[in-house]
Amino acid sequence: MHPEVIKKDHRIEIRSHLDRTFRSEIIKDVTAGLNASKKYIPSKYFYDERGSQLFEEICGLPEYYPTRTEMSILKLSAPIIMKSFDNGDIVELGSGANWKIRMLLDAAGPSKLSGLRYIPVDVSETALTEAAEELLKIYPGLKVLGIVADFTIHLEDVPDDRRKLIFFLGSTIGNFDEQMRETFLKLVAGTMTEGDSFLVGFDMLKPERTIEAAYNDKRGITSEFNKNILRVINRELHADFKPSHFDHVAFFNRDRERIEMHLRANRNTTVNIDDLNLALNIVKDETIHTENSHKFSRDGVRHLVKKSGLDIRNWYSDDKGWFSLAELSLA
Ligand code: AVJ
Repeated sequence: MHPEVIKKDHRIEIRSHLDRTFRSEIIKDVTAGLNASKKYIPSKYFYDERGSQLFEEICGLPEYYPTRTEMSILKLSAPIIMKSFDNGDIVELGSGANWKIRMLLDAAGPSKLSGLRYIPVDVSETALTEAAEELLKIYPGLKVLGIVADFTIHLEDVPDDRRKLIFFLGSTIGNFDEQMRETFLKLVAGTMTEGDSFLVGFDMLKPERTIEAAYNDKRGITSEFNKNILRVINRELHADFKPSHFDHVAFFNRDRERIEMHLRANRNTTVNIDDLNLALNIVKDETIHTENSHKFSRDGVRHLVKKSGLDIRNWYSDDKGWFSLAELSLA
């Protein structure tokens, strides 16, 4: 519905659907989260320009195994995935930087480019625009339609008049709770037709210390990333969180099979959130829960996929089984 067209020429178009809802969403989400007895802020608010940059930096950290493991799997599976796909749209949900699509386009080869359109969907307009423009230079003939949107609410704004390959990588699905994972897969399934495929990345269960190290890097980039959510709230809602009054906390919750990230107050601190008319007293050691990152078993994925009306057509994994790409189709 009536997106704002940010850029348009014969090879690239960027549309933003965000303005329509962003403000009312963040007001609703932060009001609910900070008034709750256990405070939380939804993890999607990490990703402003700086947050997206910090996340890219995390992806290159020695402790953060998911990205390089997923890339190694993608490198081997891309030729198989692209083999029969020579005409249609490649939709990437939560696209961020552009190196994953590059693996697919490289595997497709130059002769297929003119039949393909890449549709990245991301909340960060700058990250999306920069990544898209760079792609056009590397892949002549490719067309790009960038959609600045929250893919959990704007899926219907993604065109679906052509055959498509959707991908949702990086185990972003792990940020959702169980109910939301099923709801979201069903939603995507609803946009698919026979012959479409949906590639989903899952970070798998593995020794706890490996997982915990990935979210407690030595250089403290994950800590900066975590605290960036406070800067986003400060800017968007005219608040005065002092990031230095909070410590980064990340641990594996065994019962729920997920990494939890929190910000823990290191002193008593007060926060005014002008746009919400809210003044908060946060006591020392009180926490704000900022992210869950679930880790999966193969059975867990099977179960989820089945409940969502989809089938696992192919399963790609690394030798250690640390990360998996599931290629899904309609059941
Ligand atoms: C982008 C959601 C997959 O959960 O590992 C990285 C985000 N958080 N370090 C993840 C993240 C802390 C990442 N996802």
